[in-house]
Amino acid sequence: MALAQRSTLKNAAAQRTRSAAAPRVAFSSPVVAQLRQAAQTVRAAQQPAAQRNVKAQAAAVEATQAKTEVYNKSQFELYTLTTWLLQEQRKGKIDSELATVISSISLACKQIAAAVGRSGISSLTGVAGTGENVQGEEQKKLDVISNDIFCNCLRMSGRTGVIASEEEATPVAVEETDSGNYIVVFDPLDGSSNIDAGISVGSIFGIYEPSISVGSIFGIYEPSETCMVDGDLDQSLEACITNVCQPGKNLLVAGYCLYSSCHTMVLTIGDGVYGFTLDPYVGEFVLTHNRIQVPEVGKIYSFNEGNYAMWDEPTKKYMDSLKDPAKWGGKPYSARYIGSLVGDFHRTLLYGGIYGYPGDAKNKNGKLRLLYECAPMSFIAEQAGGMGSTGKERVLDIQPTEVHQRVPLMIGSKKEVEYYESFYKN
Ligand code: FDP
Repeated sequence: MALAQRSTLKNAAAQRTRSAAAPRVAFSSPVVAQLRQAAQTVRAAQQPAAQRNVKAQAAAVEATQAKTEVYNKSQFELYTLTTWLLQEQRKGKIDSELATVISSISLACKQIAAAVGRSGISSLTGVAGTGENVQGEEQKKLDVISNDIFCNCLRMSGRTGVIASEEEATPVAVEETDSGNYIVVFDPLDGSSNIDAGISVGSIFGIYEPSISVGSIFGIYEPSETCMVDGDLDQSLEACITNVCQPGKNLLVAGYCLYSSCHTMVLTIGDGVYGFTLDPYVGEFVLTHNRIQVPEVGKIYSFNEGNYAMWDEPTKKYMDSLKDPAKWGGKPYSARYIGSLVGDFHRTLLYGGIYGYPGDAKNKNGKLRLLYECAPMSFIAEQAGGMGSTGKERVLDIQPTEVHQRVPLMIGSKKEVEYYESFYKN
C-alpha cells in the first residue's frame, strides 16, 4: 500500500479512536423528554419546510428537468460498485489492493444471492449433514456453500492473508496471497435458520490490516517471532489467533449484503455508509443509497422478547418502558423482529430505532459474535451517525480475546441506544 494511502487509513482509524474518547452524553437528565422533544423538533422542522418550500420546489422541478435532460443523453449510465471503488481509489481513500478484496467479496455476495434465490428449486434447503459448527449450531447446506463461496473468492483475489469465518473453527491462512495480506472476518450466511422459509438472510464482513506478519505454512500460520512459542504449532496458532483478534476500531472496511426482495450491499470504508442494490439484469451492484444516515430517534424496537424472563432487571425495565403508552404520548414503540441480524439491522439503519440482543441468565454475553457480527455492524452504525454498544461500553473498543467471542449488542439510532444505556447508569 502506498505510504500516503496508508496514512489516510491510519488517520481515519485515529479519528475513530478520538471519537471513542469523546465524552458520552450524560444521560441522567430526563431522557424520555429529550426523545420526545427530538421527535417534535423533527416534525416541526418538516412541516413549515413543506409550506415554505413552494418556490424552492418549483426550482427543484426545473433543476430536475435540466438534470433529466443530461441523463437522457446517457440513460444507460450506471453508477456501480466498481465505479464507486475506482473513484474512492482516485481520491486516495482506499488502495487498489483493498478495492480488489472488496470486489471479490461483492462477487461472493452475487453468487450467494443466486444460490439463496434458487435454494428451493435446487435442493439447497435443509441441513448439510456435516454436524454442528464450532458454535454448536447445525450447519445448513447453504451455510456450507456460502462459506465455500466466500473462501474461494477471497483466495482468488490474491490479496487476502487470513480469513476468519463463523463456519471455521480457527482462522485460515491463504496460500495464494500475492500481496496485501488483508485479514477478512465474515459470517457467510447470517440468520440461516430463516432460510428454509425464504425469509431475509445476509452476509456480514469486516476487513483489517494485519497487526503481525502472517504467511502460510501447511495452510496454517508461518511461525513468526510473535507467533512462535517454543516451536509448538498449536500454541503458535493460538498466539496468531490472538494476534488477528483486533478491536473493531481498527476496521478498515465493514459491510453486509442483505438477500431479500432485493439484494443490497451496504458498505463503509470509514467515510460514510453507502448502499448498492444488485441489478439482476446487468449483474452489478448499483449505487442506490448515498451516504446513509440513521435517524437520531426511531420508535421501533427489535429484540427477541421470548427471552424476557431471563433478562436482568435494567433490560426488563427498559423494555417495559418502551411498551408504556403513558410515557410516549399514548403510542408505545412498535416491535419488529425477523430474527435475522442483517434484515433487522438494515431496517433499523433506514427507519431508525434499536436492534438488541442482550445477555441473559443462560448466556451472559448474548448470542451474537463480536468479530464478524457486532464489530462490523457497529462500525457501519457509527459511520451512519448511530451507535453500537453492549449497553455498558462501545462495541468498537472491545479487544477480542477469542475468534468466536460473543457480546451483547444494542445498535441503531444514537438516542435510542443511549436510552438503553441510561438504565445501566441510574
Ligand atoms: P441465526 O442463528 O439464524 O444465524 O447470529 C445469529 C442469528 O441468526 C442472527 O442473525 C439473529 O438476529 C439471531 O441469531 C436470532 O437469534 P434468536 O433466534 O435467539 O432470536
